[in-house]
Amino acid sequence: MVLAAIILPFVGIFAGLAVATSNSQLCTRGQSVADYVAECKNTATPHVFQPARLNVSKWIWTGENPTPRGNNIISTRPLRKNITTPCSKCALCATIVVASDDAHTFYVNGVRIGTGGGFKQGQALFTALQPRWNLFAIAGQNTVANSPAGVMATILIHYSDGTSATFITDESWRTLRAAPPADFQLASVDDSSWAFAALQGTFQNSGWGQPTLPPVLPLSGSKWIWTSSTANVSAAVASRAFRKTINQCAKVAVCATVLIFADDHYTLYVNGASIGTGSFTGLTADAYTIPNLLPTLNTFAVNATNDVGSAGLIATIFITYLDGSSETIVTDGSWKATKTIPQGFELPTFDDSDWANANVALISLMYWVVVPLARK
Ligand SMILES: [Ca+2]
Ligand SMILES: [Ca+2]
Repeated sequence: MVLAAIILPFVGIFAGLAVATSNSQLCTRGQSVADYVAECKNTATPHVFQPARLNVSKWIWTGENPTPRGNNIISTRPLRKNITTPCSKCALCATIVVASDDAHTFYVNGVRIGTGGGFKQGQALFTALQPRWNLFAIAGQNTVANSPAGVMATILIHYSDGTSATFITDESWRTLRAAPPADFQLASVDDSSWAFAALQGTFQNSGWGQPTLPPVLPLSGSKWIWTSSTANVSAAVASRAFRKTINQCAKVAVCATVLIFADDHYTLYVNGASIGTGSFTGLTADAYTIPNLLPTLNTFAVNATNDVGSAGLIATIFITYLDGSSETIVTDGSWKATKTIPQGFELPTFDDSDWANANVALISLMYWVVVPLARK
């Protein structure tokens, strides 16, 4: 099944000790937040990706022009909101969608997690959080003289008990009618004397129109892989096993977002647990939230099956770390692959050292369809 291309654009650090193993350098289990914050005992389980919906959010700015969505000077303005975790819960990570007129830089707990712009489509961001409170800060930019200015964001916070809650930009955010002070994104800056943000419009009712949700993650940097380099043309009707081990000794992994698609179908495992299955039908990639990563060592494994014709597996994995950093893992020649499905191949303890590296399709396959945030 070769189809025409459809490319949609789209706190602390705990170092583990390194120990030598037969196939790679692995570090011992790092300390997770649950080890020192009782509420953070993580009972959240992986689930189908839940979008942060912009349609409940509001456009905000400083109110320098008292007319909502009135013209503003070329300027950069700070916008901040400290969100306290309910006392019985522990914040794990967040999915954020943000749109702006004209541009934004988004910080969480002082760490810059993304830069973007535009009011026609939101930008998807992912971040790990602190257990008890989190400071969200945006530097909004109006880059066109005498033009409307605004920022709109929705923050979906995932808690360790498996629940989630939605927060939006609204009149409770703090702002200044001045350029952001030095280190405005840091919690050490006191914003209690700042003004409250001024409403510029709602998602449903503003002169900006309604921003669309972006794809969950891009697949454009990911390779189609299989166990032969000509699988994009034809491949045996069979199942193949794939593995990717992420071992970050110096950082604590918290959550992952996974976008995955296979020709013809797959079962995804994370750290030995079955997360979900999907098939070629509908040409739609599947997205999952994995809220229970292990601190230092995480194993992603896929059983992929070809039913007819070409075969391929493609995925993007976005991992967020406790220190605010993140990492994008794509399917490529570093994944391990084998032409059998060995018993227990999905388990972290499985030794894949004698597996070959996956073959990357010589000619990039065909179709790919990304799940928009709105779809799942
Ligand atoms: Ca503008
Ligand atoms: Ca096929």
